[in-house]
Parts: sequence; C-alpha cells; structure tokens
Amino acid sequence: MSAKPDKSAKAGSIELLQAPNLPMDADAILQDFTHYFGRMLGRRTIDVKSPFLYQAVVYAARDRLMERWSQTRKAAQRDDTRRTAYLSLEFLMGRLLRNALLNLGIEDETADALNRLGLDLEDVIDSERDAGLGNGGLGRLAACFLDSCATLSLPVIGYGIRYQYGMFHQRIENGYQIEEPDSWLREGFPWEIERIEYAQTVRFGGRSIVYEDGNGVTRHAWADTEDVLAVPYDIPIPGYRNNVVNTLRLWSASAPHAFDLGEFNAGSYADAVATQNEAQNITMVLYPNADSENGQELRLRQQYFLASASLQDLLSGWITRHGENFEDFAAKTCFQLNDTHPAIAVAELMRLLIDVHELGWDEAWAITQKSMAYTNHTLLPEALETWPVSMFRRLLPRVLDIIYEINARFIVEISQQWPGDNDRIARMSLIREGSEPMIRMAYLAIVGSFSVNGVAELHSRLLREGLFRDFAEMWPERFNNKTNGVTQRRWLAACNKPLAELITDKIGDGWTTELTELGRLAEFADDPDFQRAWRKVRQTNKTRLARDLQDRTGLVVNPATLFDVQVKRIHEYKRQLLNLLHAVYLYQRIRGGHETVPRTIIIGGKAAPGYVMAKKIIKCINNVSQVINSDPAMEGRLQLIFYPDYNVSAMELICPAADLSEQISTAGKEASGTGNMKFMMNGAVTIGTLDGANVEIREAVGEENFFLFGLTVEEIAELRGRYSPSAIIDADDGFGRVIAMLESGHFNRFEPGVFDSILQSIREPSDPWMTAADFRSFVDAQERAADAYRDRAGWTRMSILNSASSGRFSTDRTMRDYNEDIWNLDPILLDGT
Ligand code: 26Q
Repeated sequence: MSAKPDKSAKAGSIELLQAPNLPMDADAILQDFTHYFGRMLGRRTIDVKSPFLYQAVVYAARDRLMERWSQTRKAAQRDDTRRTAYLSLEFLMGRLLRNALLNLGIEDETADALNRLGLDLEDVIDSERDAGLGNGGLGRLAACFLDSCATLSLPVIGYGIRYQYGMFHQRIENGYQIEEPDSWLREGFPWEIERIEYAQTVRFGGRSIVYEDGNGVTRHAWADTEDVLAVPYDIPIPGYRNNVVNTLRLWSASAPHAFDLGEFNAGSYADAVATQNEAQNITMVLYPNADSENGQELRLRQQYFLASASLQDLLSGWITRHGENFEDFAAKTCFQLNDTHPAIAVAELMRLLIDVHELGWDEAWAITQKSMAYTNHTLLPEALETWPVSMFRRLLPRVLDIIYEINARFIVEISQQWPGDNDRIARMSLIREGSEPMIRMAYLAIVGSFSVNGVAELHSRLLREGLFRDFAEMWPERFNNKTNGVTQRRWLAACNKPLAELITDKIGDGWTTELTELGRLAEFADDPDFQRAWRKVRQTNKTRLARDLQDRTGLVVNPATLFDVQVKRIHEYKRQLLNLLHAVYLYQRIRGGHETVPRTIIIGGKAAPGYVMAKKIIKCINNVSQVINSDPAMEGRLQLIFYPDYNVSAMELICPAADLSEQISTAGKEASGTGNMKFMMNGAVTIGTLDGANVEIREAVGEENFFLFGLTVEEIAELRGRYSPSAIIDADDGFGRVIAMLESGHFNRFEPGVFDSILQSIREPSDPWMTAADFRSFVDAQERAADAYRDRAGWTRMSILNSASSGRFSTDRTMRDYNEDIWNLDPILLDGT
C-alpha cells in the first residue's frame, strides 16, 4: 500500500480516483501534515496546544480515506448491490482519529511523523472532542454497528441527524448535576464533507388534498406546506484494513431559500431571516432523554425530517440507476429502524411511492413491508413512543391520512383472523383511543416491517410474551433476536493497547477481526507468567484511571484497591441506588471495625435534565461520597467517587481499569446492556442480575466466574402485589442500619429533607424497581466478590476467563447475524481484491 503517486495522472476527478492510493509511510504523512498545517490552515508555529495540529493530522488521514471512500462507492454502484440503510436518531461516535488510524493501519507511521516535530500523537488524539450525537446504549450501538459493517465489507449506510449541540456536558455543583451545552462543532469538525448537491426538501404543515390526474385517477397531494432544506454531511467509516470506507450521512436543516423574497419585499426583513432560524431549529439539539418524556413537537419534526430526507435520498439514487421502476426496490433495499424513533419512515415511504412516484397502494405496501425491519431496545411500557393524532394532523396531515389507511386495512386483517374480537382490535390498533387519541409508533413499526428484533435473548423472549404478545401471535415468523455486541477495535485494540499487545503476543492478532479467537487465552488462565503479565497490564490501566480521576475530582486514588465500577445513564431501573446502599453498608461495616477488601467505588453517568429522581440520585451519591472520602477511618479502605461528565472517551479510560462491573438492573428491565460487554472484554468480572445480556454473558463465562444475585423476572412478577420493603428492612439489621443512617440526615446535615423522596421510593410497596428486595442478595454477592479478590491468582484467572469468553459479544457477530437473517447483503467487492 505504498505506491508512489503517479505524476502523469491528470487532475480532474475521474483520473484522480483511479490514481494509485497515497503512500502510507511516515514521510508522506509528515509532508501532508505540513502542507495542511501551513498552507491550508495558515499556521506557522507548532504549538503543542494548538487545535490546528489535530485538524492537520485529520486532513492527512482523511486524504487516505477519501480515495478508498470513492472506490467503495464506485464498487457498490457498479455491482448495484443490495444495501441497508440504518436509520437512527443517534450515532454516538465519540472520537474518530484513533479509530481511523487504526483501521487504516497507519497509527505508528503517524506517531512517527509527529515525533519528528517533537509532537506526541497521544496528545493530539486526546485533544479531539467527542462526537456525542447520542444518549447512551442505543446511540453507541449504532456507532459500533457501522465499524463492524465496514470491517465486514457490508454495504450499509448510516442515516442520522447532524445536531448542532450533542449530548450536554455535565458539571457537578454542590453535588447537583448542571447541564452545559455541547457546542462540539465550534472549532469545526474536519471529518465531514458537506454534500449540498444531494440536498432534499422536507415538508411540514399545510393540508392534504384529493384531485383527479390527467388520466382520471384519484390522487392525493400535500399542499401549502412549509418546506425545510435537508443538507447532508458525510462522514467516512473505514473498515479494519480492508480498504472499504462506508458512509454515515447526517442531515442538517436550513431554510430552502436564503430568505423568503415575498416577506422581504413586504418589508419584514427580520421576519424573513427569522424563518431561517425556525428551519435550523429542527437540527439544533439532541433530546437528552434516555427513555420516556414523550410528546415534544420539535422531536416529531426531527424524526420526520430524518425519515423523509433519508428515504428521498435513497429513492433518488434508485431512480438514477433504475428509472421509475420499483419492481426490484425491495429486493435491493433494506431499512433498519433503530427503535421507533425513525418509524414514521413506514408511512413516509408509502407517501413517497404513492403520491410522488404514483404507485398503487398494494404495490407500495408490498415494497414497504418487504424493506423495513425494526429493532426494539426497551421493555419499559412507559417508554413506548406515542404521538397525539392532533399534532400529526397539524404537522404532517398527509402522513396521518396514510397511517389511518394502514390501520384500517390492518384492522380488517385482525378481524379476519379473530372475528368479533373487539378487545383485540382495540389492543392492537395503531391508534390508542381516548380523549386525546395517540399513535402507537411501535405498532406502526411492527405492522410495516418484515422483521422485529430484540437485542438480547431474554429481551426478545419477553417482547414476544409481553409487550408485543398479540403481534407475535399474529406473525410469529417476524419476531427474532439479535444479541447486541461492541466493536473490539475500539473497545479493546484502541482503548487498551497494553492488554491488546499482551493478547496478541500470546495468540496472534486474529481476534481483531474474529473475537472468538480470544477463547484460546483460556488455556493460559492459570499460567503464572501470563497471570503476572496480565496483572501488570491491569495495574498500568488502573494507575492511568487514577490519574484521570485525580485530574477531574482532586481525589487521590490508590490503584491497588478493588475498582468497583458502575457507569451508564442514571435511571431508577439501573439501580445506582442499590450500589449506593451497598457503599453505605460498607462504610458502616468499616466503622464497626470489620476488615474489608480496600475498594474504590466509581459511579458515573448523566441524568435526563427533566428526570427529577435521577438527579436526586446523583446528588445523593455525591453527598455520601463527601462524607466517606473525608472520614479518616475510611483512608485506604473505602472511597466513593462520582465520575463527572461520563461519555464515550471516559469509558475508553474506565473499562480497561475496572475489576468489578456493576450490571444490577431489576430483572426484566434492561433490554441488553453493552457496557457489560466492554468491561468483560477488558477483563472485569461482572456482578449482576439475570437481566438483558447478563444472562448470555454468564452462560459464556460460566457461573463460577460471575457474581449473580437478585430476583429473576418470574420472581419479580410473583412478588408484585405482596411486596413490603419496610418489612424487609425491619427484618434485616444491616439493611435497617443503612436506611436509618440515611434517614437520620447523616449525609445531608445542612440540607434537611433533600433525600426524603429517594428514601420514600425505597419503602414504597409499589416500587417498580424493588431495590429493597435485592439488597441482601446484592451484599452477599459483593462479599463473595471481595473474598474472590483476596485470592490474587484466583481473581486473575477469572479476569482472563472473562476476556477469553467475550468472543460472542463482538458486533462483528451481531452484524453477521443481522445479515444472515434480515439483510442478506453481499460484501462489497473492491477492484483488485
Ligand atoms: C424518547 C423520547 C423523546 C426523546 C428521546 C427519547 C429516547 C432517546 C434515547 C428514548 C430512548 C433512547 C435510548 C434508549 C437506549 O439507549 N436503550 C438502550 O439500548 C441499548 C442498545 O440496544 C441496550 O443495550 C440498553 O439495554 C437499552 O436501555
């Protein structure tokens, strides 16, 4: 891959694309870096702190992606291959530079080039801001999927929104979460290419009209709309050393004309410019809700904006290749809906095919149903999206017509299968009747798709038996499971270099593209030399995290302690409270003179700004932390740290350093979890409930290498109705003392009452999360974990076996599963490969 540039090649795009690829050696990279830094960015002096260093490095790397990118596009175009569009309101990409260099295979060369200027590539990499265009698991999953699809040469394009403001930054003030805007584009985002030539128009408002066309056919149209321009920005997604570069296309909203001339001539210049603003608002900010809090009109605009722009983009590409012949469209196109957030695409595809491309209903419906596939990510009934019909009528009247028509035909189908079963019709209808009729987006997605999947085996089973039971009965063949994964390129190779090297020394580097290769580590689990090397690496990583913790919080952390970590969105069902109760329990035990394994408990995560209880939990963690960390009796024994502003880059530092991974949700509530997989891959041992993918993790690693506790889904269901947390607290001295201390105000001396609502929630018989029910079992499991940690060799063995057993939890496997059962894509064949 280091051919010299062909000096005889003519400039002009076609010739350039066919020229040999740029050289990948340090000399060439240095030359390009210098060019971009000096000539393009116009900077003269190399200052270690300059943001332009980062930009110049990105441009040098991007050049090497660019040529592979157009070769990938060309190959897909040439073969007219079947492709998948992954529609998602979130892509939580994090930093892109290390990943690009790793996948191109030029990390050492780039480091070398910068070294010659006295610069450290690591500093440059660390200066990149996270692209935080997502809330948590669902958004990060989409990002891991893209990496794996490119690596498997699968023709998959991601479609999303280019939010001006991503996930908010979290600051902690007096223990409280303060949100600060994430203006991640402020210094420019050098990875993206604006593609104004592919802009699309998206319509809102107006009214739905019926007319007769020239041939006497009744047609529908959408008139008097307010239009918004969708401008795509493309980001390259490189595969791992296979020369494939896929695309993430993010839409940005603007007014269709610079400003409206009519209004301008009428003298209202300011109003005309303000119209511009209204359009731009659509893609201004990511909604920071991890779940629920439905119903914001701007959010519906975002969803429709993404669906409409993406579908129009795909259709216009289709028409370029096939004209107005849609016979093969469904055979060549698949849409994967990342939860119901883009589910309006079902109705929008119908609208485009019928109103714009003049297909009949049946033909359009057959195409839609054969091309859409839906992934569900939640089991919380309150998190299922619904929209008021009235809002739809105002914003998307023609789309509403179509949803009603889909529903009418669907209800006919139900009554054919279950004549006279009106309850069933009411249960399954796409419209939930009531004083404010609502559209059920999940049902629209199911009715309009050929595939419906959950994200872990347990989750998929519970969907079939619970939330979507009626639908699974009607169409059992539609329902399937695709257990989540994570990409080992980011979550091991890139974020844990020392461990990656140790592993590669032992078993070769096959694991970077076939994670089950890690299984070969198992035979060294008891090898003393390997164990020593393993511990040394983990110690290095813990020291690195300790430094980061000190930078962020000022607390001095001892890397020899057990690192007990829970990082994820703050939500009651994830039960950070249970973790906190255990911290208080340990605090009391140590004060009572008991010896325990020295522990550092780390909790991190953001609360949705409107989620009052979650924000209280953050405050409570910080208050307890304050008391514990300033008590001399805890010195060297127990620390509790809240990790502020947790994000993707933070996890890259945290997961290689964790000993114990907390996956402690109430059984039946966490759809899958993916943090659990990142920790496991890096050698942490899990303490967890039988929830989400924990079940499969435990199966893979063996029950003796997993600290299980808590009620099962069935036991939780059985306990409801006769649950009495206060009785549990009264019957358990240790638990009683924990609650008593919290209720005494010990942790909020000068803030009386601040934790009353939290404490009440634990004592509430209707507490959906049943925190008290699992307390004793959790504490016992924690004690078993601590005992196991005392046995150094035993723990190291468990650590190695966890990593060795993580092979199934690669998104490479997940994407192969999607491809075999849902997408059926042929890999892209590049010229000369
Ligand atoms: C809802 C309404 C309005 C605005 C935003 C939202 C919203 C946004 C994000 C609702 C849900 C989300 C994200 C959900 C999510 O991340 N779910 C997680 O998905 C992971 C990947 O499948 C699973 O591993 C987790 O178990 C699941 O919680």
